[in-house]
Amino acid sequence: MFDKIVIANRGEIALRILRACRELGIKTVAVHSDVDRDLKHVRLADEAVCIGPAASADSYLNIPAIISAAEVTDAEAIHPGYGFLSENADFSEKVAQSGFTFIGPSADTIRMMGDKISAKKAMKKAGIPCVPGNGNPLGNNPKENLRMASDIGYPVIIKAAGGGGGRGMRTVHTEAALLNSISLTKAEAGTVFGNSTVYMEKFLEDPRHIEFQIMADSHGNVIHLGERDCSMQRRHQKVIEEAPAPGITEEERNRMGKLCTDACKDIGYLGAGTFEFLYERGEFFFIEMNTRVQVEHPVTEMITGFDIVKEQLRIAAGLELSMTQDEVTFTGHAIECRLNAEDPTNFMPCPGVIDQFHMPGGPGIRCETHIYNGYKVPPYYDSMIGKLIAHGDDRNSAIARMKTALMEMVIEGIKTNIPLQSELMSDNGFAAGGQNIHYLEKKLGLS
Ligand code: MV4
Repeated sequence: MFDKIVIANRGEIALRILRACRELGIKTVAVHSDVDRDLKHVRLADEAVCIGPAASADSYLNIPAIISAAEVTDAEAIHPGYGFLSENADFSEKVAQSGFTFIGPSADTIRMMGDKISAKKAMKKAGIPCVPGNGNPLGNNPKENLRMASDIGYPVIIKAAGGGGGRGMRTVHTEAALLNSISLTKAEAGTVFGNSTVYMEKFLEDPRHIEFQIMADSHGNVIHLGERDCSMQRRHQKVIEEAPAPGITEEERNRMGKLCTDACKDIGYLGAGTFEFLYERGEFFFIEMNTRVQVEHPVTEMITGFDIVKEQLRIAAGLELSMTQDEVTFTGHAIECRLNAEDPTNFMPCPGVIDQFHMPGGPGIRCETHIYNGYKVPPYYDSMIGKLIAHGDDRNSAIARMKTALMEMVIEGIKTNIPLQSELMSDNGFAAGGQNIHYLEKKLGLS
């Protein structure tokens, strides 16, 4: 196991990584920006290095500064968390070239998954069902493009190869709009991603977002930890996640899980990974693969008892997976509510000082947050200040526990989305389960 690692992130995930390190006896180096000296994990870490000013571009995205911090503290590995440099292939490459271990997949794998065309190609080849559409870059022949769209059938969607997470895509409902939409998406993709390559898919109108968690070690072992439903989202920001996904049968879970683990073996995947699918009318269609630990990983941990972050560290250190697929079991149901420092009526970020914080508790409740009494939420980063996770024997008991925990939780001094989350826990549509990706935005539009 490693002796010491650098935690190249901030907030709740940095604290989560620090806790996993403590359990494994790994010393920690917190790297932080100027305004983040008072972060909880910075105070708890064995060492702390300031890597730059508040702006992410100069600190949490500053590759030389982070690698220098690893050098001066004599650390062996770097955990990137989520966001920031976690899916940056150049970072993975430079970390390795500098003689450190990147806690995640190789630069080649990250690069392959970062390009949505090569990701889809690799997954199709590995036997993963993909959204209809040949997945090739669109050429400049109008006739061919019109022909392709009519073969697929309208509506279609034009996506940028360099996009992902909802950026760089455009839906097309009619033949009349196709060619202009392709031109516009190409132009935007060129400016935003520096890559104007686009491709065409069938547009699925009311799918659910279901993703599978996998873990792969360096000895050729791969397991899946089942699926999560992340359909409750607003503007591509997930609001609530849960596991298992309502209505997904054991047969579907086993079949899709096996397809994902086989695909990981096929491409030589390493570490934690997530296969994102759109699920519509009983069918799964691959859209993207995430090569990092995800915000919503705790719901999977709660139903499997498996520690995903500890396992990431073990895998990076060259150890074998601590479980075989046969040893993975699923118990009960878990729901996660993301807690944001934002105005619940207009979703505007609300940074500021937290002058009262009381953490909820009780059976099945887990609170992942770095906030404390007197902590000042800075305005420079994502507004997520934590996550509340509730586990129960079944979905209804998880919802009941979440309602109580949200009522118990006190955060004063800043506005948060706790009122919205409370309302959603009592929403009839949410209670029914299995809503599609448009449900929340439609509900918010009405209420
Ligand atoms: C789609 C789609 C419908 N059809 N692709 C958005 C994020 C990116 N990961 C892919 N996205 C979508 N791709 C086809 N062929 C609808 C979405 C989509 C979406 C997907 C997952 C979660 C939320 C979403 C919200 C709007 C659109």
